[in-house]
Amino acid sequence: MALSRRELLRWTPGVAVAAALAPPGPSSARAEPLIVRMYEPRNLETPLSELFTGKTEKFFVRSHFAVPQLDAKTFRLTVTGHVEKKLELSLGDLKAMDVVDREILIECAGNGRVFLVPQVRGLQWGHGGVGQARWTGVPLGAILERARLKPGAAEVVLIGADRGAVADPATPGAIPFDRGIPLSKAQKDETLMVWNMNDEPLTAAHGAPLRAIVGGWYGMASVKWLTQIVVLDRPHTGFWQTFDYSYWQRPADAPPQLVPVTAILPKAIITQPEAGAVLRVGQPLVVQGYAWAGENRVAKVEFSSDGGRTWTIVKDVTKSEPLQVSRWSHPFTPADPRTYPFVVRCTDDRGNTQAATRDPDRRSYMINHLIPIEVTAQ
Ligand SMILES: Nc1nc2c(c(=O)[nH]1)N[C@H]1C(S)=C(S)[C@@H](COP(=O)(O)O)O[C@H]1N2
Ligand SMILES: [Mo]
Repeated sequence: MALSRRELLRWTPGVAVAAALAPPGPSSARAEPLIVRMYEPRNLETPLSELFTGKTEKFFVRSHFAVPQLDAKTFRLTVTGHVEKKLELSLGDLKAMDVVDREILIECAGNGRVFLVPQVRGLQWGHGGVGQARWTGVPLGAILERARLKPGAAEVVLIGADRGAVADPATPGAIPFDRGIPLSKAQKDETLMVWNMNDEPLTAAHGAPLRAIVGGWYGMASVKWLTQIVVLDRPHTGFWQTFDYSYWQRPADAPPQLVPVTAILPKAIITQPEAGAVLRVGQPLVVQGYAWAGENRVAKVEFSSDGGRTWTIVKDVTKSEPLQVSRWSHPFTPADPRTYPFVVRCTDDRGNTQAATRDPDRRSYMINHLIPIEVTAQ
């Protein structure tokens, strides 16, 4: 039998009672470790309670191969291909350029995969394959300026030092992790080559000593352990943007075609309460969470307590900037003893919103359809 509050007060020292009765929330939440989604190579998910805390050790990790060992002292970044002047840059050379700091969110293209029905292959991320950090480095555009692009340059391939063979579909033996970025995106000021994360040198797991951050795009473009840049005069058609990280488009005038995954789609998530929480009838609650919209701003967050039949606009949303997360909160008081399907939805400043149902043409990526959570009031 559960003790009443009065009984607890009678039998327990005051301090302990205060802790036991404290409502769950960010201030009282215990530090939770990252969730292991794969042991080797290490793939780690951020628990909901630790999302967007700005702590590097709580930032999700997504790696396809073992972490390569690179020495910051002997490290060189080479720039070759469709350029007038090949470059070989040390970390010191990069740090001597005009340095920028930016808060940028990255989300794995497979974030939310565990919610897909039927289940699909790939790491079964919940909502925690996303994070935001302060990154320090130089714009890729500045490096390309130094190398002087040849006329006709079209795509910049970022190549990591990690390598491995993929079995299905089979690669030609070991290949590096790489990703081509069209010149238009490569030259934007949100496309960076960075060495610091949250004002500390990158950790090995997050790409030390140098990685790319392609702001507004899903994480696969933000190549870690970056050692080579190759400029092409045509789109790159490597493994990681054809077989992997691609989805179906259906042009009106041609058969369906696979295109690379690029920009992050709008998404809102609920972090408090968590699915399965038990609420008190008549007791006011603050529902909380986050919203982001890739290259665009979050224009609107809406909340529904009936699984998406009716919606209320969330008034309390922190000011939105492109490439960054917003926090939102919304008051709600359960009126009846029953189950409430909570769901939240984000619309960006171009009018893109989250669909109610999953689009199977996205294969196992770009998961931003509505995902209700059930909470019970009693
Ligand atoms: N070299 C290299 N870069 C990589 C990857 C990788 O496996 N190898 N994974 C990519 C993917 S899919 C994501 S989501 C992000 C994750 O970055 P993080 O581990 O710092 O969170 O790194 C990207 N960059
Ligand atoms: Mo990813």
